[in-house]
Amino acid sequence: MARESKVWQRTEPERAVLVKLVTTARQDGHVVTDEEAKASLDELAALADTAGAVVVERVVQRRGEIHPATYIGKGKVRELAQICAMTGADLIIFDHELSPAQVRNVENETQARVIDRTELILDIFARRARTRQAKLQVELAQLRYELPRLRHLWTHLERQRGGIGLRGPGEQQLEADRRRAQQRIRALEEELKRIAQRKEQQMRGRVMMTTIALVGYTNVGKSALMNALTGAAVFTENRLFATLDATTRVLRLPDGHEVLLTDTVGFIKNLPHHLVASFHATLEEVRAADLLLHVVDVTHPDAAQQMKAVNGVLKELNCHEKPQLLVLNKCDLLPAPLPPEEIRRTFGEGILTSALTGQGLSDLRERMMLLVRQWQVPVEVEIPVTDGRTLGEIGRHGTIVRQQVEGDRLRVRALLDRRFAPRVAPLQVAKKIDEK
Ligand SMILES: Nc1nc2c(ncn2[C@@H]2O[C@H](COP(=O)(O)OP(=O)(O)OP(=O)(O)O)[C@@H](O)[C@H]2O)c(=O)[nH]1
Ligand SMILES: [Mg+2]
Repeated sequence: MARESKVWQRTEPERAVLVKLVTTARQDGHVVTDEEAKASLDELAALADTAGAVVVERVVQRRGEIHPATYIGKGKVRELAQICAMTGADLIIFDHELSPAQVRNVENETQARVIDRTELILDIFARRARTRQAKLQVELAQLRYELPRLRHLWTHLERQRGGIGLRGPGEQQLEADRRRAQQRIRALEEELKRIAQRKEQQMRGRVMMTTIALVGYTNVGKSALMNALTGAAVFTENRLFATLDATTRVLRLPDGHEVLLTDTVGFIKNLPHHLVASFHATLEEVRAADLLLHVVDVTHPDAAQQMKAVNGVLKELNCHEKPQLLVLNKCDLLPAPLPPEEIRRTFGEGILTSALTGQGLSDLRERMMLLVRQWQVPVEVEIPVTDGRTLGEIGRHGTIVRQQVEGDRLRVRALLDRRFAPRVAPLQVAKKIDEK
């Protein structure tokens, strides 16, 4: 069972200070600009809001490099302590991944709880998980995040106590904690494997249909598009990570060919790799897809960066070479229509849509139809004229090109979903037709 979210346990919202360090001595030569730092903090603020915290202050420090003991400089930590005292903030959220020692040192100085971006995201996932699979995946990610940190916590205590012997109580406690965590990790992995196997069997059942997956940064409108295109009722919200599970629905293309559309978890930059690893089963839906609809929020100031982050995760999932269709969503919010050349310059070739007003959706359906056609197989079959059921199935799994009655037989030329075509092989009169 997933542990309770730490941020949400209280009835009063936590008051949070956000902290970002901009290091000026970067080896790769790229120094973070003020705009980039702001965009990153805006996203951290949205994450904090999603977790139920109220952001009372933002602190940015420019510094040559990370301070090993406190991440930000010592003087900045003292300033943080004053800000916390003045604003009544009880939570400090760093836009970075901190070591346990850094967390402890800043906590001691400020008397506020310190968490990092990864913990915040894990927390939101824990809160948002609805299905058993999602809950187990989040718990696994949390444990994998915590396990290497256990050692450091105890090592610190040992030192404080003046070096008790190697097999002292701290060391024994550490061993016990680690064993318990490792056992739980193994149990979770096994249970998740069982769930994945069950799902794979279900997926094999629908292997007769082409699958299209919605992918994209969190909050771009994937679920809203899913609902608008298929009439599904997936939960949408103007907060991050509204969706953690995969939902699949039938989508009817303009020529009647039915394909499957899958909506799943959104991505974020620097997605904690524990999460990617733990959400493998959910992301399997993306890996199994024939076509990806990469949804972008065109109105987001960081849209181009978000696209890059999504492509990064797709690469991690080994899906970067799958055919992609770019969907530029929320176009109803644009102050003025974007000239096509500007769109192409910023995003590449894409279709402007609005899940809210329905603008561009028929274009999108049309483009999906054309893309799906490239995987259709030409067949010519013969069925009894009375066999309306088979004719209907052929119509749903592709495009009927020509029908011809010959006595009590019906000859049907069709372009069929390559996954479905083998099903009608016994009815086939000619292996292939030449023209489409
Ligand atoms: N104005 C406008 N709002 C939209 C549009 N599409 C989605 N939204 C809103 O944007 C917010 C996020 O939409 P979702 O569909 O939940 O986004 P998502 O990509 O599924 O997000 P996650 O599940 O969190 O990854 C919601 O408040 C939607 O109502 C659109 O085309 N126009
Ligand atoms: Mg969603």
